[in-house]
Amino acid sequence: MSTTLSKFQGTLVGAVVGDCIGAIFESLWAKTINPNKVIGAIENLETVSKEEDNHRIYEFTDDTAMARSVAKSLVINEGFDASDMAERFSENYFDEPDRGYGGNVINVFSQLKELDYKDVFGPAKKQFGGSGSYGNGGAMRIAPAALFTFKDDDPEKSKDLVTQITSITHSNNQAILGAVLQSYAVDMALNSSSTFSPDEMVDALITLMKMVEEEPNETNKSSEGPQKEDKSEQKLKTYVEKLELIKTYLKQEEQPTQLTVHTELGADISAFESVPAAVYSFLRSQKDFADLKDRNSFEKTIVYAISLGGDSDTVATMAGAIAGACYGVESIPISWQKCCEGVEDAKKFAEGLYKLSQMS
Ligand code: F2R
Ligand code: MG
Ligand code: MG
Ligand code: MG
Repeated sequence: MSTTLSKFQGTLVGAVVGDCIGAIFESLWAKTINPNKVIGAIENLETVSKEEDNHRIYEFTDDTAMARSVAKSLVINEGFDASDMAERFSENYFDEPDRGYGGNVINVFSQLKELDYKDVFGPAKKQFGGSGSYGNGGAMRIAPAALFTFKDDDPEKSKDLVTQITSITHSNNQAILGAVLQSYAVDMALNSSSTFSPDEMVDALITLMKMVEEEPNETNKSSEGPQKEDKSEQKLKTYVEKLELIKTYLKQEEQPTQLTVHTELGADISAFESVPAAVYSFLRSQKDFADLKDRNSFEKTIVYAISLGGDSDTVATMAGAIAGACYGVESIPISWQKCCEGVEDAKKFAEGLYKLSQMS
């Protein structure tokens, strides 16, 4: 298998296993989760996968459901078709409403359907009194877009596609910028070797996000409404500031505790307080992890992301996409792949996106 195909499959399979395994803990909504508990769940999964006739399938949630729609729509249309993607989001929700969708995004699906997918960006703009959702539902599904724009090597083009895909459901600037950061992180991981420098990668992300956050464009105007609750309560105000904090973590001899990271970077349902945690979970995979001596860097990323607690399926799906993009599909244990629903489809979508990337 070519390295690029392995990385494309790693991205989408990594996202699926992060979602499926993270979802086991999402309902706890705990502040942090003992890594031994996460490892226990994974060992259980590995045991189950050996019993050929008795696979307990770990089901995917809304994160994967929506990522599948993004991937399918891009592949079938060989590009972005807003109406088609909106219809896929919405119809998938009505087919399987129990995948654990966000509390308010489901109103967007209803309105999109009522409007027959004609005013594709209208319903999202009306959410939360016009400020739009700042949830992480845009970032959690964006990995296929990073694969689609990979061949262009053009951050501006990639940002535009991510903005459009996210804006179907999330018009708040924090949600859009979070999706842009997640997509840049996947792109960088696709371009990196497994022995990349976390310091250099965080610097490169800071450079890119500085440009995006300073841009006076339509997207930034939409942030005039309320952001994540009262901004005065948030110590850090921009994604660049969060990345600067990650940079200081990485420079420390001992990495901060999960509780510190949960408190300072966040691990909740908003994009601003979950995408940086996913990026850090990946970057941290190059560092020691006392509880995980015998696991590879992909496995470390997933266990660490889940151990941050909070929105564990979503932090793990985003971290899993970045880690899979870097380390390739071979880094994802077969036993995990066997137990998680949607892995085979993820491989096919990745193949479709890979074929598109090879076309001139
Ligand atoms: N929905 C879940 N998990 C349910 C568990 C929640 C928790 N245990 C609880 O008890 O409440 N997971 C899935 O949802 C997340 C993605 O959500 P998405 O797609 O962004 O949805 P939505 O509805 O747009 O936003 C989510 C919530 O965020 C708050 N919110 C967003 N924007 C707001 C704003 N401008 N003002 C005020 N609140 C805002 C609302 O509470 C929304 O319901 C992923 O975790 C996925 O796994
Ligand atoms: Mg979910
Ligand atoms: Mg590139
Ligand atoms: Mg979630």
